[in-house]
Amino acid sequence: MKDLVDRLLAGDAIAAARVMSIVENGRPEATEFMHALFPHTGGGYRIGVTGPPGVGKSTLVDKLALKFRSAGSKIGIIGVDPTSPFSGGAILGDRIRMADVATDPDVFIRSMASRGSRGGLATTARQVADVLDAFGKDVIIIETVGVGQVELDIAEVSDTTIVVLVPAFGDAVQAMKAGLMEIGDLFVVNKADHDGADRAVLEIESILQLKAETDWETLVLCTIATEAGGIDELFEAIGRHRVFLETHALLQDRRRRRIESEVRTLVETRLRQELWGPGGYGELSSYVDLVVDGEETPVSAARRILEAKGLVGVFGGNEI
Ligand SMILES: Nc1nc2c(ncn2[C@@H]2O[C@H](COP(=O)(O)OP(=O)(O)OP(=O)(O)O)[C@@H](O)[C@H]2O)c(=O)[nH]1
Ligand SMILES: [Mg+2]
Repeated sequence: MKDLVDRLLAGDAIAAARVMSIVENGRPEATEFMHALFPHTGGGYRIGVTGPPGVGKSTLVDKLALKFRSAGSKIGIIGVDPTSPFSGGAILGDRIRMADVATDPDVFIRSMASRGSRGGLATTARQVADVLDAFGKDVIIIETVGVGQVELDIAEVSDTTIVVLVPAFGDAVQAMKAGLMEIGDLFVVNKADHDGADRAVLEIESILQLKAETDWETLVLCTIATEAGGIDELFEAIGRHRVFLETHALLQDRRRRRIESEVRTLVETRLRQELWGPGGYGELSSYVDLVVDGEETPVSAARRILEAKGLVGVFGGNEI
């Protein structure tokens, strides 16, 4: 393990990919790797890019990554697709859509799917982002596909969250219903070469008025990702949001929240293994039999299980 960690820290991409596979597949040694890598994290700025399918997120990420590269940053890109059963280093489509940066050695692209991520896709994405951070990436861009909880959870992983929409009538209303309005620090109307981009911007801005007021005034920008149109402005807006977070001490706040969520996940995962790990469900089943036979209630059965694990103090006192 130490060898793999040392190689990763020295910039070996093959070692980094192997560690990411271990983390993604939830292998038991993953926690040891996370432990070893943690002291080397904290330097990577995390940008979440989210929005409905097909709005041009990958194209936008490609152009944005190119822009960050020209500013000298090393980039990690994580493509999260909860609808795909395939995982591992190379979802071909992402590589094609990120053609501008796919062959750059200072850009590391990782595609993740639902397979194997037992702790939840957002948790796994956070850990993979940590690996990329330790690997020395200055900027880590996380793209999520689809509308749903994973997309919302991913905002917890990011320092700046960008919601991408297209100029389709009612799109902004749908996005609001899906909870996207709450999580976006920046909004992008991509495919601004299509009709209705200006109207979409107004629609989003009027919905944003309903949002609780914060010090950060959410920006709405137009892009034409295929032509890199509006990318300079987006790059600049990300920089402004970053400065805002830094000057209001919110960057440390977000990092703290991520750590809290990491610790909580680790404890809960470990407890779940402890309770229902190998043989655990058999044990559960024998307690369920006792309840069915009228010898225990669900509450007393639960208490006896906890008691057997030495965890009784955490459940309902001792009165049951
Ligand atoms: N006209 C136009 N087409 C665009 C623009 N940006 C992206 N596209 C096209 O939209 C299609 C989808 O782009 P992607 O970048 O794959 O979109 P995505 O949001 O990553 O898609 P998923 O990851 O599948 O949700 C591709 O055919 C792009 O070439 C744009 O600004 N204008
Ligand atoms: Mg995509």
